Amino acid sequence: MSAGLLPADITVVVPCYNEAPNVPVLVEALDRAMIGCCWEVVFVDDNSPDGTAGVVSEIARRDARVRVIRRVGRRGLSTAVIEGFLSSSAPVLAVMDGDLQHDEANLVPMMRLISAGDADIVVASRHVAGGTNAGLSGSWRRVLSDSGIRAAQMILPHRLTDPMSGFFAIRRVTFLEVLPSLSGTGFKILLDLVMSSGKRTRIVEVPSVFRPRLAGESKLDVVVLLQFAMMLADKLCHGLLPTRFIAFGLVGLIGVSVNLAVAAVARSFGVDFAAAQLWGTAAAILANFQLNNTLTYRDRRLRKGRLWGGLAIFSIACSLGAVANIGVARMAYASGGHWDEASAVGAVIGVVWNYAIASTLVWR
Ligand SMILES: Nc1nc2c(ncn2[C@@H]2O[C@H](COP(=O)(O)OP(=O)(O)O)[C@@H](O)[C@H]2O)c(=O)[nH]1
Ligand SMILES: [Mg+2]
Repeated sequence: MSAGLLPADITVVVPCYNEAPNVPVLVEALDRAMIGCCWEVVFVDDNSPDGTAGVVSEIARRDARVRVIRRVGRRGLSTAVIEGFLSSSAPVLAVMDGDLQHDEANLVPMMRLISAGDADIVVASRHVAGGTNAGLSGSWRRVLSDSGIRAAQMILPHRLTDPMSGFFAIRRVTFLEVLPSLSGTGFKILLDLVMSSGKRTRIVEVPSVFRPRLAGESKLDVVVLLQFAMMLADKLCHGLLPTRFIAFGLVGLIGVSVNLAVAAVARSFGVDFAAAQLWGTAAAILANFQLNNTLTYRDRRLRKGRLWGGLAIFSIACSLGAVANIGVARMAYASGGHWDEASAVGAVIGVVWNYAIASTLVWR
């Protein structure tokens, strides 16, 4: 064992949340697979309640190739990877899951492609000949994954079969070049890197077999798809609007559809127009609150007691926002505007108002 005396050729960053039982197995697997190169592994743990960071420290006391970064009061896969990368001085950086889904045997060949100057980013892909996503649990997850890939392919500057892969290696200087343009939101750091990288970045895919996760459960759900939409919107706005505001706006649009749908259903049951509108508005406020709590403000999520207080303030703010919205629209119309322009002005003021209250009073 090189015991950390020689500088590492590659740093493997492993973002983890509640992966304690998988940590020792992964370190042993790396030890077996990384023969002939100097490597280190950095576990970036968001203070998991299952004590993942403690398990890593325990191993790190015996093995200098193992490090842990513990982040307190923060969550997020992308930022965990970025911070892991930043903690390294190795020429090649890699990232893989902490649950043994990714085949560590790919790491050395991936590193070689970069060291030899044949690639700047090497992606382990489930979708080139020889790769498989058999490890994706359930057909729902597979549909989610496939639609994400298709959406990503439409806007990516590079042709990639698996832009949603969580297993890849990147040349350190390439990472440092794109670092200032990364959005850092959501789960898909590779997508973020590829979208921010120039046309000249050379990306190579190698086939990989994705295994089922060893222990614990996946943290991916439908929220991830929404975060993905947020990141795309952020990229399309070229970072001019804060991501949180974009998310808030997208959630607002979903709220409008809920409002229309519920009002339509209520009216089909013979409820009069004003009452149907009221039902629609109430449903939209509830849906928006729930979505903002799990998506837009995921990192500050309100739970239990604070949930009800938050909902109360949010509902009052939204109702005031609606009144202000109508007022502003009337004013804009009265001062000679067209109806559609006037209501657009009203809607924008309404969203900005709701966002200001949400960010300062509800999700502090
Ligand atoms: N540090 C950190 N790691 C996370 C977070 N969410 C997920 N992870 C880790 O990121 C990796 C990928 O997540 P996983 O749940 O396996 O996603 P899946 O493979 O797509 O089902 C795993 O090692 C997780 O433990 C997070 O919020 N913070
Ligand atoms: Mg996984």
